[in-house]
Amino acid sequence: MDTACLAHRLTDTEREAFEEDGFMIVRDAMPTDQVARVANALDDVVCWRQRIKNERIQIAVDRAQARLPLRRVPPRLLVFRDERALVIGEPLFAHPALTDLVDLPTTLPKVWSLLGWNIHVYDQAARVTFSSAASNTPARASAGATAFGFHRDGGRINAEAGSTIPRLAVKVGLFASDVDGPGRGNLYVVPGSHRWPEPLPEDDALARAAVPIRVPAGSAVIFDARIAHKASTNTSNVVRKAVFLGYALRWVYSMGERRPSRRRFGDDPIRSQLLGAGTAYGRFFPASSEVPLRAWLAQHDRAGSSA
Ligand SMILES: O=C(O)CCC(=O)C(=O)O
Repeated sequence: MDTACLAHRLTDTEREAFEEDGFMIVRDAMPTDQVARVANALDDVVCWRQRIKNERIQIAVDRAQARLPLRRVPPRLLVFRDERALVIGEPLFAHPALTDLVDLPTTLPKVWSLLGWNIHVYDQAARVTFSSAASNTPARASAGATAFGFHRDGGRINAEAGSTIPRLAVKVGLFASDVDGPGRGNLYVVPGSHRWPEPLPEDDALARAAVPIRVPAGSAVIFDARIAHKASTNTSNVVRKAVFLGYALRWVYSMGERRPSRRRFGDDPIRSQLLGAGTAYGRFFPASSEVPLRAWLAQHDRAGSSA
C-alpha cells in the first residue's frame, strides 16, 4: 500500500464531527478515470447478468475453459432486485475495477482511524437505482429486507447486542454517478442517530430528521453502521450507481459466502485481509500473517496500530 494514503487519515476535526453526526463526506474520493471504470464495471456486471440469464450453458463452457483470460469469464454473480434497485451482492468479487475499491487510498485510512487494524469487509453491495419513471424497470417487492426503509446495518446485531451497541462497523458508500441533486436515488441518513438506543423511533420521526446525501460523482460517504439510513427512489433520468462496503472488526462474521482466491485477486497481503482471508480462530486471536495491516500501521501510522 502506498504511503501517500496517509494524507487521508482522519483529522481530529473530522473525528469530532463523525462522533457527533455519525457520517462524513469525502469529496474527490475517486479520480475521474476511476469513476468511469467503476461505472463501466457496473454496466458490465449488469450485462453479464443478462448474458448469464440468456446463455447459461455457454457460460458454463466458458468457465470450464481455464485458458480463457479470467477477465473474459464472468464470475459467479450474486444479483437481485430491491424495488427499483439492482443489487450486486458481492461487487468486490465481481469485477477488478470494483475489487480496487477495497483499499481506496482516500477512504481506507479513515476506516482504520475509526476501527483499528483488525478489520475486514463483512457487508458489500453495489446498488444501481434505475429511474422510477422508466416503464421497462418495474419495481418489485423485495424478498427480504429492503434498503428503502430506515434501518441500521447488521441485522440481528441491533436486536440482540443490547440497547447501546458500541461501534463495530462503518460503511463506505462510493458514488459513480452524480447524486448532487434531489430525486437522484440519494442515500438518506439521520444525523446523530448512531448514538440513539435501540429500537429506532417510527419511520415518520426518522423521515423528519433525515437528510439526503447530495454529492457529485466520485464522492464517498462514510457512516457508522448504527446510523439510521435508507435508500430512496430515483425520479431523475440519471441511473444512480453506488458501491457500499461495510468494514467491521474481523470477529463480526462476514455476510458473504465467498473467500478471495489468489488466482483472481492476487496476493497483496493487506487486500487479502480486507477481502476476508484468514482462519476462523484468527478472527479472535490473529496471527501476524493474517493481519498485515497491523504491521504496516506499526511502521507508518503508530496511532492506527495501537490497541
Ligand atoms: O442504496 C442506498 O442508497 C442505501 C444503501 C443502504 O441502505 C445500505 O448499504 O445499507
